[in-house]
Amino acid sequence: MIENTLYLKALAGQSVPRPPVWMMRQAGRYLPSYLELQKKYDFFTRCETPELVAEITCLPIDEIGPDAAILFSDILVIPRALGWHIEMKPGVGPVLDNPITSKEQALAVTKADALEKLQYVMQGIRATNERLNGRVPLIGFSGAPWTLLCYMIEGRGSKDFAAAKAFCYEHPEAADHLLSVLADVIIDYLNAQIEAGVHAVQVFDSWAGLLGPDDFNLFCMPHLKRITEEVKGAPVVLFAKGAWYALERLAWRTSAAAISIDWTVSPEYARKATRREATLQGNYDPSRLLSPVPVIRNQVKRMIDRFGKDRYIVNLGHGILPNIPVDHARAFVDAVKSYETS
Ligand code: 1CP
Repeated sequence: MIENTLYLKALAGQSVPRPPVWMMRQAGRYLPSYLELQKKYDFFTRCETPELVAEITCLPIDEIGPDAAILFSDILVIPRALGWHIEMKPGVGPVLDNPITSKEQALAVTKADALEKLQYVMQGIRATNERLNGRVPLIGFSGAPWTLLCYMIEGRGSKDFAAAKAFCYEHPEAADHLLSVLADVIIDYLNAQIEAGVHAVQVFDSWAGLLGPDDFNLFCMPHLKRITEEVKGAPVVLFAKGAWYALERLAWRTSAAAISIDWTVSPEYARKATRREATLQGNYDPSRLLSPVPVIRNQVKRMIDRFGKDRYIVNLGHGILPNIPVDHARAFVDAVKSYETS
């Protein structure tokens, strides 16, 4: 049994006294207690050790108090399970050995034994639920096919993922093969996470906004739709960052329980585009957490007033930044908890 059901109620479209709140990337980066663990263990050791996953996932629950926990892991565990060697370089981010450069390499990718290799995540989920002890629901997640393809071809983070885009335009069939295999793995992976005990899953298409509306229809939409249809047993939340133009499609042509939006979209536009019926999640500008605390409080109240308290999950428009003071993160969460409609 879960004690705090606000997040699950909002996903189910049920009325709540106040909206739930959690923050993307709440488990890492800015928390001093996390930075201590970062010094002791390398990144993928943190992801692969169930006790560390449980400990890190619970840090923000104990220190900040959001209404849901997100499993500590990374989207790049999938390319790793498909055989790529990845190093998380401090100050640089993920770097992949042998990124895909040819059509033949992309066509040779199969899902092989990826799910077996990812079993450590399921162990992490079980250990985390034991430690959470039903206080809040646990969110599982995966990268979306397009965003994972970006890293597998580019080999590292990038402002424009120009090599990944060029590859897709030059070899559309090979790109489609890779995206379809990734979708297969993601579906198996999210279903396994649900079986292991997560209460909802979120699909991060962090680089969707690099595509225009037509290319979004080619490279993102069919796979996101299939994922929402074939992942069973828990609500699926889609976050296609930057793809404001696709809000209506995501809300109405997929089986997503909620759509997460970034801060470039106004609450009024997002409500209108999703015909006022979808559950929306977002969209405070993460940099805005650098504002003085009274400003954060006022802006959060106004944001909830504009979205409405129901069918709404308060969140940031993207991951929390490493330089956010812990008090400011706490002020954001507390402002939601003390929300009153007056
Ligand atoms: O050692 C460290 O702490 C490195 C920083 C870090 C952390 C804390 C990385 C490297 N990943 C993570 C954890 C992580 N990643 C979580 C777990 C929960 C949490 O922190 O609360 C989640 C949900 C992610 C998801 C993720 N990883 C995304 C999607 C969300 C988003 O922010 O868009 C993406 C794009 C990644 C890739 C990634 N992992 C790490 C970095 C620095 C990056 C981005 C690199 C780039 O900019 O391209």
